[in-house]
Amino acid sequence: MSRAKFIKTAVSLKDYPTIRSESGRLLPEVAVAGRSNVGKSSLLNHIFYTKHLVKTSSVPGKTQALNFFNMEDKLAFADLPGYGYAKVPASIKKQWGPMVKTYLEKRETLKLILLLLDIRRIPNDDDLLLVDWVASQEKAMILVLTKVDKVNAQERKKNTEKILSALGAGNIHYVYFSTTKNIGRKELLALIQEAIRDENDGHQ
Ligand SMILES: Nc1nc2c(ncn2[C@@H]2O[C@H](COP(=O)(O)OP(=O)(O)O)[C@@H](O)[C@H]2O)c(=O)[nH]1
Ligand SMILES: [Mg+2]
Repeated sequence: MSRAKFIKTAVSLKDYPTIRSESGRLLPEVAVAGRSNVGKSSLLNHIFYTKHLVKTSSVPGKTQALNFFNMEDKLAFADLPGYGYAKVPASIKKQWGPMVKTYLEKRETLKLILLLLDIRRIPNDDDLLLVDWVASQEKAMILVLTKVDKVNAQERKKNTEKILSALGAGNIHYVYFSTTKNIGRKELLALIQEAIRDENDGHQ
């Protein structure tokens, strides 16, 4: 059974929720970022064991807000707005940068960013921009290569090499993920826990 709860939708900094455990502890937060349609909302539903708590949309790029969740009173999650969907009007596209950048710069409880990349695609300029922002904030990041059910083992390996080399990232943590084939859930949760533990250790 899932113990994840939806907390709030927010657009600006002043509306971000303070997410605490029942005992009053501020919960460390994990942000889920990536292009529209890469599988952000599906990933959250999958790790929460819910079907519809996080809205997956048939209209990619419609979500231009941050959505906050509390998982098991242990971790907070933020589903960030997606980017790069061609049919989104320019006025909405313009909101994305400041919205995500402000969140990355100002959210004090943010400990870790999950950057989702479709295993079938080479990272684009927006993906690279996000990687730069995360690096400049010195936040921890895990790459989640999504929809791995769509490729065979050989393509998986070849595409991973291409993606890592496009990011210029040698020692980055990554995990293969598929909601339809239930690949990667346990491994991702273990990596998240490890990253948050390291983050806490580093600040004592
Ligand atoms: N084959 C496959 N499809 C997926 C997977 N994850 C998500 N999808 C599909 O990809 C589309 C976009 O997913 P969504 O979670 O809404 O992406 P978001 O825009 O990043 O939040 C939906 O049609 C999902 O059903 C996966 O692991 N495998
Ligand atoms: Mg979504």
